[in-house]
Formats: sequence, structure tokens, C-alpha cells
Amino acid sequence: QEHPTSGWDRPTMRCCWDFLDMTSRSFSAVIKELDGDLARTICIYYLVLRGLDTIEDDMTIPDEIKQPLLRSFHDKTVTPGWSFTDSGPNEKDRQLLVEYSAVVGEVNLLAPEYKEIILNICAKMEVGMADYAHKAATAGLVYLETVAEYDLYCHYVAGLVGEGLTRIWSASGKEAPWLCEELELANSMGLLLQKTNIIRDFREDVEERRFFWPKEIWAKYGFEEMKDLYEKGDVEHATWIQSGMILDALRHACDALDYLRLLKTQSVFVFCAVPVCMAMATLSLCFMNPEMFRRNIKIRKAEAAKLIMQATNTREVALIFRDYARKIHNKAKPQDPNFLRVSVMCCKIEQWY
Ligand code: PS7
Ligand code: MN
Ligand code: MN
Ligand code: MN
Ligand code: MN
Ligand code: MN
Repeated sequence: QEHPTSGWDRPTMRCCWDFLDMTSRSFSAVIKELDGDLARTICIYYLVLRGLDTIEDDMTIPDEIKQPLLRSFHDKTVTPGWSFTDSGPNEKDRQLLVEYSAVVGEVNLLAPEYKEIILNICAKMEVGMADYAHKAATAGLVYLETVAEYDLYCHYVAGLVGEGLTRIWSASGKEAPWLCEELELANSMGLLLQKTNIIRDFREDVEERRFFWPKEIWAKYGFEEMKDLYEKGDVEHATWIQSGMILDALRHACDALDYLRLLKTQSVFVFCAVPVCMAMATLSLCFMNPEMFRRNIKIRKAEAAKLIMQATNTREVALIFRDYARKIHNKAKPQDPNFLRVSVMCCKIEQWY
């Protein structure tokens, strides 16, 4: 027995499920497993933010066009028939914007409490993206200076996603009504994922002139530009910069475990746990790995499959985190100036359980 707005019989919702498969490598499976109307709601939430991110990422759109487009995206998202056909090269994500009117149609059919959360998060994220894009476009090459600025950018593009998800869990009644007040923990979930993505995508992002690593971490040992990390041939110092970035991402690991401990619905737990386990696996793969500076490295399919099987409750996830913290700990080098801090951080994660 389906809810009247579950939408399996609507062409626009079918279209949204297709977009989800097309645009998400990792989220599609866990979204479809969510209980009841959460699957459809989170699918739409994902597509709205994916649409917004596609515009942010598109370096072929001039700043004069991009600014108003980003800043009005929450309005476009409820404007019947709206779509965007002028976006650039990325084939699969472009199609989402070309047929965005299907997403708009479904947003307008959402339960009002969900619709309000999604539009509110979209409106906040837009501003952060637009301000950052404007600085990058007008000041030419601009780096994030401090870790605090880096945390703020990651808050806009990922911490807010966690905040919105958490508000949706509470609104659905599947999780406690007070969960939506745990904004700090929800933010940490997003930051752990976003920072891992920013670390792993280093080479691709630098080549597309997107510089997310904060200068406070990498401007050392004579590195003056981010490409110096792979062009200078100074592999040892580059891996020390890398360990600094990974150490910074690991700051959010214990918060992620604290967040997961608060969840009680199995499908919500799996949805939240699988991506953070993948992130921990990715951080341990990147740690002290110079290949990361040359190409986009990925965890093996079999390792990902094992994580999906195992990430069923807080205890198992804490064991997964402990294993990856140990792997990192074992790879840490005493010559690395981050060595002591990395060791302490790994101990904290290992001892969380
Ligand atoms: C609504 C599921 C689980 C409490 C599109 C999930 C891009 C890492 O750009 O696609 O291809 O390198 O690999 C996701 C908190 C957000 C943060 C953020 C919406 C976790 C637009 C995900 C995803 C909060 C900005 C995808 C942060 O990476 O990046 C839903 C709890 C979108 C989450 C972006 C990145 C996500 C990301 P790219 P990816
Ligand atoms: Mn992606
Ligand atoms: Mn982006
Ligand atoms: Mn992106
Ligand atoms: Mn990308
Ligand atoms: Mn990326």
C-alpha cells in the first residue's frame, strides 16, 4: 500500500530516480533503502543539491551569470517548468539541469515540512557557494587561507547537508525530535565526508583550478602554489602536507561516531554510516600515499562491499573506524612533524568504543 504521493506512478518521479542513478555513485543505493516516504524525500533533496553543485562546479559559466543563478536557485527550485540548458561539459550532471523541471514538479509535491527544510538548506548553501565563487572569479587565483575558512566553506557545502538530513530525520518521526538540535554533530558528519572528498580529489581539483586545501596547511617547505606539491618532485614534504590534511579530517571522526550512536532507525543508520565508513577507508588509503598526488585513487570494490555488509550498528562501525585508525597509525612516520598529533588522534578514535 503506497502513500498517495510516493510517486512510483508519476513520470516526473520516475525521472528523478533515473537522475539519482545517473548522478550519484555512492548515495543511490542507500537512499533507495530508506523507510517509507524518506526514500523519495531524500532522493529529491539530493537532486536539488546536486543541481546547485553542478552550477557551482561549472567553470564555463561567467560570474555575472553564475551569481544570480546560484543566489536564486531555491526560487528556481519551486518555479514550475524551470530548467537550465546553458551549463557546460559534464554530461550526466548537465542532463539533470536540462530536465530540472521534473525535480521542481516533485519538490512542489513534497510534504510542507520537508519542502521547507530542503529549500531553507538550499537557500543557505547558495550564499556560501556564490560568495566563494565570486571571490575566486574576481580575485583571480584565490586560496583559502586558514583552516577556519576551510571549515566554513565545508560547512556551507556539506555541513548544511547534514543539518538538513538531521532535521528531516526528526520531522519524519523515525528519529528523536531532539536529534535536529545536534547541529554540531550533524555538521561533523558532512565535514568528514567533504574533507575526504577534497583530499582524494586533490589532483583533479587543482587541474580544474579549484583550490580547496587551506594555505595554513600546505604553504610550507617552499611550496608556493598547490601544483608545487606534485611538480617539484619533493614527495616526502608533500606527504607531510597530506598527513596534515588527513589529520584535520580525522578531527571529525569521533563526532561522526557520536552522531551514529543517536540513531535508532536501521535504514537511516545505514544511510549515514556507509558513507563515513567509506570516508575512513579512503583516508587510510590516501595516508602516506604519493599516488594520490598523481591520480584519483579509489578503495577497491571488494573493500567497499565489505563495509556495506558490516556497517549495521554503532559497535561494528566503531570497529571499522578503529581498524582504519590503526592502519593510519601504523603508516605514520616519526620524521613527519604531524607524527605526534596523528598518533594521539588515532588513539582517540581507536579508544572511542
Ligand atoms: C542529500 C544525500 C549523513 C548526517 C550533491 C551527505 C558536492 C561529499 O563534487 O559527489 O563529485 O567531488 O563525491 C547528499 C551527513 C551536496 C554530505 C557535497 C547531497 C552527511 C552538494 C555530502 C550531496 C552530509 C555539495 C557528494 C557532501 O560528494 O563530490 C544528500 C549526514 C550534494 C552529506 C557537495 C559533497 C557530497 C559531499 P564531487 P561527491
Ligand atoms: Mn560525485
Ligand atoms: Mn562543488
Ligand atoms: Mn561537485
Ligand atoms: Mn566532481
Ligand atoms: Mn570532489
